[in-house]
Amino acid sequence: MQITIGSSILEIVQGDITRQDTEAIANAANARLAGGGGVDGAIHRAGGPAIMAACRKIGGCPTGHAVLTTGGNLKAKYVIHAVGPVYRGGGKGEAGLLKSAYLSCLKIVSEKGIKSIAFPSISTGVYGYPLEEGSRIALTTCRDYLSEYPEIEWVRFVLFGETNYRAYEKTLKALQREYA
Ligand code: AR6
Repeated sequence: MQITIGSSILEIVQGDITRQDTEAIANAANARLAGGGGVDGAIHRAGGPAIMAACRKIGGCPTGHAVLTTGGNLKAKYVIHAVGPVYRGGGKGEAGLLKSAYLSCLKIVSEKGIKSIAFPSISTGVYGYPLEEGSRIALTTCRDYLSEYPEIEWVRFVLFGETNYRAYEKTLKALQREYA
């Protein structure tokens, strides 16, 4: 499913982010940029050691921020490693930090003149952020950014599995109604 924001596209698909042909893909990383399981593990496995070498050089990234590395062997030229919050009940600034993680990626995309990016659902796996609220923050942050920065042509969320896809679909449909 996709919606248009001006001349840009905000899209959700079910699939594997490591196979995307967007110019950049985002990673759901940890603050040490140390690699791990989930989508982080999948990206490092598929992209090869050049990505970890670049992460080691950078050294780390605070929660709510993002850093850019090569895409190594991936189709995507760049990986933007975003660090979302660990969910601790919702009273520890998690919503703001999750929004900031997406925004940091989008700012890097703008600065680099990148035209297309694919995101995973940051923080809603091991970090425990509730999926429905996480999807709302993810999609509204991107929608608002695209309406301000039309030079980004394509933002795609790549959701792993049916449950994740359905949650994002429900949110995107609600946004579409608001937008219409
Ligand atoms: N493509 C797209 N999405 C994926 C893929 C894939 N190949 N694999 C998993 N997902 P998570 P987090 C989904 O746990 O919650 C790591 O160890 C997954 O189903 O990867 O931000 C890091 O090093 C879920 O919907 O990230 C950190 O320590 C989403 O990606 C920590 O986990 C995010 O789940 C970050 O936790």
